[in-house]
Amino acid sequence: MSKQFVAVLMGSDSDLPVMQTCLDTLKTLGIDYEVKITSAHRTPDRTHAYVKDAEQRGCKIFIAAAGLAAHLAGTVAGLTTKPVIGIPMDAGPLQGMDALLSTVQMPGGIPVACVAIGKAGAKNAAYLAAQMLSIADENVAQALADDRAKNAKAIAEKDAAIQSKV
Ligand code: RP5
Repeated sequence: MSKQFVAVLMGSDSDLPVMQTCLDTLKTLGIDYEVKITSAHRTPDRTHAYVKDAEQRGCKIFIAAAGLAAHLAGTVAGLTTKPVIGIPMDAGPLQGMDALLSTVQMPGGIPVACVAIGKAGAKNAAYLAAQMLSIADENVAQALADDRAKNAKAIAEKDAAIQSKV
């Protein structure tokens, strides 16, 4: 049986510094992933071939990040019935508004779950993928619960430190 993983696609290596947050979060939650630099416009054949191959090898969710006229997430969504999470990158003079609209405004029947522009979206794409996997994977569900508890504790500790100073 093939091992489940999340495929993280990005349109350019220039997206990687922002997308590192997504990869780090997947790793923290114990989720296997692959990374692929491939573009809907510059390498359409490579994108098509990768999505079909990844799906056959056990990919459960696709995360796709792109900037400018961002069609990567939509292109992937047209090639698979697995869930696709799109991240609009803040890559040009319109500060990601172009990519946001290109990613979120999908025609009926071919959904993309679009998260926020940039770094927050990159992080939330990983959490959203984990939450999708957690429906059928108790280990991932537990990792998410532990992560929430850890983050809540850290905020309470920061608050306690501030309270002692004010
Ligand atoms: C998009 O164009 C990429 O996803 C990137 O966000 C943007 C700019 O790409 P580069 O010109 O830096 O390669 O396709």
